[in-house]
Amino acid sequence: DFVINLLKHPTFLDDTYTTKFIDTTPDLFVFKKRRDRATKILTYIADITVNGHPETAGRPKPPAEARPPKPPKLLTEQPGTGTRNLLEQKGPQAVADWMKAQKKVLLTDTTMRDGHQSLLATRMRSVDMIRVAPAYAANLPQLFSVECWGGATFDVAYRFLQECPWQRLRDLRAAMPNVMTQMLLRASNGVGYTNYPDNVVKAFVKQAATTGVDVFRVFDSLNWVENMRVAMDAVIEANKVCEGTICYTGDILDPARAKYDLKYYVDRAKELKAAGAHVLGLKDMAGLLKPAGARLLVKTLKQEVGLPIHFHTHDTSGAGAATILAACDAGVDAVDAAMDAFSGGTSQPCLGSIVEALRHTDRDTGLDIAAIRDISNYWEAVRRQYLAFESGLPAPASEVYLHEMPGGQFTNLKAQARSLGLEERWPEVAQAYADANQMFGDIVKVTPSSKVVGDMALMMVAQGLTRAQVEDPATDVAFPDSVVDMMKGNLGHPHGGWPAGIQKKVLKGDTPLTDRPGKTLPPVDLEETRAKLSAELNGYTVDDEDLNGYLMYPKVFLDYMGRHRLYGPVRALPTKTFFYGMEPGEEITPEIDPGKQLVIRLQAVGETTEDGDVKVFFELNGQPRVIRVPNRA
Ligand code: BTN
Ligand code: 3PY
Ligand code: ZN
Repeated sequence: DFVINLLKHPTFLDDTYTTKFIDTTPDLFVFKKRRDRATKILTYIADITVNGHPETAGRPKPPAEARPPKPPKLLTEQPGTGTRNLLEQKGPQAVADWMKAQKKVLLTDTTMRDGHQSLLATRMRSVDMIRVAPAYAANLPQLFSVECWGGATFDVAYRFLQECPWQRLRDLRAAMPNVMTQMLLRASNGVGYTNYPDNVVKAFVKQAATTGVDVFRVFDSLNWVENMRVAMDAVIEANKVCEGTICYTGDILDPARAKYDLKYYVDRAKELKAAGAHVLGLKDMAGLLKPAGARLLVKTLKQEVGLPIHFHTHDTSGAGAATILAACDAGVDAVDAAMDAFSGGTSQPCLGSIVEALRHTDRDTGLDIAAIRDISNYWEAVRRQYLAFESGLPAPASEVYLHEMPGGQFTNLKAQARSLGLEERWPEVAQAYADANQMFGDIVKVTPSSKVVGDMALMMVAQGLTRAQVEDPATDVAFPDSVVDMMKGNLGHPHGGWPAGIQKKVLKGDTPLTDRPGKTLPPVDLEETRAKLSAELNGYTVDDEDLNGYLMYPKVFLDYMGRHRLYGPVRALPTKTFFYGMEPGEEITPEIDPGKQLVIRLQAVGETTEDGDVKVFFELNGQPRVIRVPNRA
């Protein structure tokens, strides 16, 4: 037997908008004995079985009779030729040329990234993706790309799912050799919430390309192209598809929102083209672009810029499909959609319905609707397992045109409001969000700038402050740290600059940065960092993926490594086991390495002993094993 000394931290509310649950995970462990991986996994299962998973406590539980997800049959042994083959053989410019030459609308499936990021607080685990990936390769090789990496998925994998995001990417890449993978990259903010030194951004892009990303959708949270060059150059250097992206906000049809008019977007698009973008991304993260606006914007960008256009939207308003179809009429080259079971609401519009809407028109996608249904049936069963994380918008919400919150932030901010006791006052939060946006000069709101506006809005409602009071030099306001950081210029600069009054008040006399943050951030000594990290991890060999993970999220990475030492490769567990443990008599067969399967059977859970431990009785590959875990309930 071994003793685990768990040093409990006080619970804390996570500070990123992508997370909404209280993390009660202890991050300090003391070992008496090194244990093999099977014992570690049994310890995890025993602990969850006895104590429950901190993230699913008090949340709805999937019904016992919920069908287990079963991936669809492969329609062919040998996956057909897809976009990845073209990229490998002819390079990214050939991909862009090919896009423009297509009559059909090309589709990106976002289920494995934005779909679950927007509907399930980013909690989808790798196994659920990897199991269906061969079906994408075999049955839907005509997809433009599968968005499956980046955005919030990177840190959530380490932080909440206890798995390595790089391994997810490697496995997906291997399972879908013919279809391009796609990631969302926040330019100089990497997959984090603030600017990183240039050499960290470059190293990250290089590693992502090496491990398996083909299409990089690069955006800046203030649409400041100057701040996107380092990331874009690194993508181009890696010979991958650089999708230079403008984020859409406001309403191009509304003369009262003239800051973001047609010319604004055309200018940004031309800057992105000049910066070397192969494809122009049009990212409507809140789902604000209306059908008539899409018709005008897409047509004009096609004419004036000449790059192929890839359109992304969210269905928060319920009118997302109408906008996509209008964009298709106007000649958009590629669009994003989520598989039916992961579509709608704050996620993307429904992929199968868009395919059907375009069928027998000159923009027919050519995708196999039966194959889509089969894959969506799999996703439906997967989604049920994550019932605890449903953050559901029960109906379409035209309120999105008021607050302009990105799809991924909407439900999260709602949960944050709930935890502050403000849920009943949600309409005030929505209004405060709109007010905070205007106070900051009407900015683009997307990670990380959207988080800053959200922090400000919650503070205003919690403290009963109006915009006028916040702006009044005579009223004392303790601004959130994220607001101070943004006003200092650490996220870069918005079109038209920051309003002088609010910036002055927030900075209290501090001088803001006027240049690109990356210009003054000193480069990180990568090899020195690797050596220090290795020493901190008792000589563990830190590979390039680990190093890049650590550079993005030092503490999150170290906590992950600490738990990994204790619990082993829990990524291999079925999702039900990961979140709820096992029932007596249940058997699972997790594959902890390719070809290395464990047969785990839970026999019984004992009584709690006087010292507060519980003995959990297993059979591991037919041999009895007893694991003691503390009863912390
Ligand atoms: C996570 O951080 O959510 C994933 C790791 C799980 C932590 C385990 S769950 C059982 C045990 N009880 C806790 O409070 N933490 C560990
Ligand atoms: C992200 O940055 O994670 C986003 O999804 C922004 O829309
Ligand atoms: Zn999105």
